[in-house]
Amino acid sequence: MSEHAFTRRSFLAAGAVATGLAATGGLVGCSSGGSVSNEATRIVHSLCGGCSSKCGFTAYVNDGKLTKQIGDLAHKDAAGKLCARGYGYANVAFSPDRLTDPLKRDEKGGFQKISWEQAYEEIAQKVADIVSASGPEALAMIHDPRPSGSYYAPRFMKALGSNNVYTHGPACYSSRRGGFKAVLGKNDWSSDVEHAKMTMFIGRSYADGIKPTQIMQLQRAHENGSKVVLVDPRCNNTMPFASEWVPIKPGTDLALVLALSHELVRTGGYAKDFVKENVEGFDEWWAYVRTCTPTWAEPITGIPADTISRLAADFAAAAPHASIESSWRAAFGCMYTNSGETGRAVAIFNTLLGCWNQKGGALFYPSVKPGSLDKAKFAPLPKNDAKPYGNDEFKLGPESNVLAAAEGARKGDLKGFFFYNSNMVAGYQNPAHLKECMKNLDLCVVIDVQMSETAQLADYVLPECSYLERFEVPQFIGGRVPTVSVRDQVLDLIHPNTKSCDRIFTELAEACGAGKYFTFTVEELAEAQLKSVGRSLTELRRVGTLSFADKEFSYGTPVKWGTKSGKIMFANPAVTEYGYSAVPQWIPPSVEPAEGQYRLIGGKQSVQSHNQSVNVGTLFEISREYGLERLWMHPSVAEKIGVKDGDTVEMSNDLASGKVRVKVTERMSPWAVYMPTHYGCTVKDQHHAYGFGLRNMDFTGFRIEPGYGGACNHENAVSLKKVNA
Ligand SMILES: Nc1nc2c(c(=O)[nH]1)N[C@H]1C(S)=C(S)[C@@H](COP(=O)(O)OP(=O)(O)OC[C@H]3O[C@@H](n4cnc5c(=O)[nH]c(N)nc54)[C@H](O)[C@@H]3O)O[C@H]1N2
Ligand SMILES: Nc1nc2c(c(=O)[nH]1)N[C@H]1C(S)=C(S)[C@@H](COP(=O)(O)OP(=O)(O)OC[C@H]3O[C@@H](n4cnc5c(=O)[nH]c(N)nc54)[C@H](O)[C@@H]3O)O[C@H]1N2
Ligand code: SF4
Ligand SMILES: [Mo]
Repeated sequence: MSEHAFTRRSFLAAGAVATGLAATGGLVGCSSGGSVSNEATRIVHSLCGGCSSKCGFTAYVNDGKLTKQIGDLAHKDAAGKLCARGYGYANVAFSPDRLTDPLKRDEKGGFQKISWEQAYEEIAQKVADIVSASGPEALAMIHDPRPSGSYYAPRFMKALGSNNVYTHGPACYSSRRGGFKAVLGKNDWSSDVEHAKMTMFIGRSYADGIKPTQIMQLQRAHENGSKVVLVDPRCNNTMPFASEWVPIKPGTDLALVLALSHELVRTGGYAKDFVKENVEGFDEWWAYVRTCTPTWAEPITGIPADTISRLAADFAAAAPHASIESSWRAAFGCMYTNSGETGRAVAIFNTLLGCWNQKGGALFYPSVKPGSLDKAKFAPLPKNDAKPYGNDEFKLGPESNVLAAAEGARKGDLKGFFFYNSNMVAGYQNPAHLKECMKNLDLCVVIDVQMSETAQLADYVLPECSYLERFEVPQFIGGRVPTVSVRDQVLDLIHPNTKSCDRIFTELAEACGAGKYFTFTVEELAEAQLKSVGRSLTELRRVGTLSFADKEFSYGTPVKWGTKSGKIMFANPAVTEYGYSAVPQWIPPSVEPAEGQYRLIGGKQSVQSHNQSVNVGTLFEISREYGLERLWMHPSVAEKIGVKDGDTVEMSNDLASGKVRVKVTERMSPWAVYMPTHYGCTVKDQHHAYGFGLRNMDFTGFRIEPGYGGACNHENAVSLKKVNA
């Protein structure tokens, strides 16, 4: 065992992961193991619904009850394991707070149960009214891509004649993907953490924002003696696997990456030949970056200059088996007005390492998509070249921008919103502002499994059955070996008046006169998609995941850069349209907390997913018992405010105020306070989650990052004072 091996001590230190897994062992209707060989056991392969990763698992069903879940070995993200949420979230199927019938808002602002027929008829009439008054482009769909949802929801909107289809992107990944695209003409990469000599994580925590395989890769990297550096204002739960925590002032990661780049070039430690062959704009870029010394970056980032020089030298020694991980949401996914530009700087840094598609570097994995389908059965959608509403303002982003759509509703340009599997109002930006935007709508339809902050504002709420009660279209997943997996129906319908999304959209389309685009069943669609890539549904259902071994990735594969010139762009004039300079330059965050104020940052916890999971009893109980809603602060901050661990503070600014207990810890830097992002639910019908903890979004003003369209959820400042609990 190497000195880096995962010891019992470090295992215990991986508290959040371990606690979560142990504590969710006992599920409603689920045993934590044991023999399942009795004849009544039915085995079904399906996909977890605990978060967007959709890990594959084998469900063991006895007497109509889910008795055991085991992560499927062949599934890319599960690799044999589910995470704590995956086990706990299964209880959503039995939640007493499930939506059981279609609901219509009444005059008093409450909801009345109605029949599906009435719901479809009235929604179709309102759609027709909007289309005749303002055209189909006044309609929009907001959805979180799920296997069936990502086919049916956009198809429904497009069948009505509108290209206004949006996702949660701006509250998750828009900025970094936009930044990567501006340099590489490509969206994303996967760091080869397991085989790397060095990986730097900037505001990304595999042990908090979980995909099971990523934690396994990190563990193997740790055992192999790989250098793993966490750049984070908070020592996150990935630390047991890491070599070093580098605390940084929030929102200043761009300055760090510029200074690391400076050092690589100054010392000659960069991939000169690769850069010469593949890069355009190097000289223009260097003319600026030569000024970005570690000494310059020290006061901005709070990281000592010699630490920055040392990290750059470590990178040079490890290259090309090294990279900055592509991250996901926090530091440069979408959080600051400089996030997109940070994404650009990171893509440039990895180019300097020459690590693209190299062992231990940053890899572009292949993927497989379904081929074309029989046009007689799957009628092609009407041709429509219209750009989604708001696109012109955010051309640097990777896709259409949901916050622009919300603004469109506020301005009265958009009149009808459909939400599928999305809680925009609580999760994408300041809820009070988003609520205002929604007031102007003539029609709002929400399809959910429970009442949400967004559903509370709807005219009609349509109940979907839970993920365990439905079959969905296959999920094609890119990876070292591309795969396809399927969510099969595990449980019989629990509430007879709920329906799966394929039925809801098909029937809604029929009611709206667009039924000719939905003349197939979900099984027929699945079969056709699989046939187009030489597979069958029977085969897939039997094993859960099938792979495309002939498409396997190999190291050294040349990358086709997606930029116009086919080169990696260190300078890109397209960004100047939005006020950025052609080469990424240092931009401070837009909001700077005044003396006595603090920036409020947030992040994931291993046992919760966004807003969707807190109301699930088993997961809620973990949060309550361990006080996971607490506000983290450094002892020096606690001293200034006059509080100790466990005391209560009032957090306030001109947007919101609320009480929360504090967790005083050296694992937080003194430059910010940290609060997990899952709490502060304001829906009374969510009996567990309601009123538990505070919601970060309430303390952050509405703002959209120019060009890239990120939600800027860390552009805020709060005041803190001690109060009685
Ligand atoms: N407060 C807060 N906001 C966040 C985040 C956070 O952690 N906290 N995270 C950010 C990130 S990274 C992302 S990706 C986005 C995610 O944003 P969303 O995709 O909107 O995720 P949730 O906020 O969990 O809301 C999902 C909604 O879908 C519903 N739902 C769950 N299962 C089903 C189902 O089977 N069918 C249907 N129809 N509905 C279902 C849930 O009840 C919930 O109301 O949020 C961003 N904003
Ligand atoms: N348990 C759990 N896992 C999930 C999800 C979930 O909801 N729950 N959701 C999935 C989804 S959709 C996503 S997008 C991913 C998100 O995965 P991540 O992006 O890893 O999620 P976060 O926890 O939001 O942020 C990671 C870290 O960034 C740090 N951070 C905050 N501000 C800054 C900053 O300015 N600079 C730096 N350097 N660090 C900063 C936080 O302290 C936190 O430790 O997780 C996925 N997996
Ligand atoms: S990461 Fe966890 S919650 Fe998300 S799909 Fe996988 S097992 Fe489920
Ligand atoms: Mo996300």
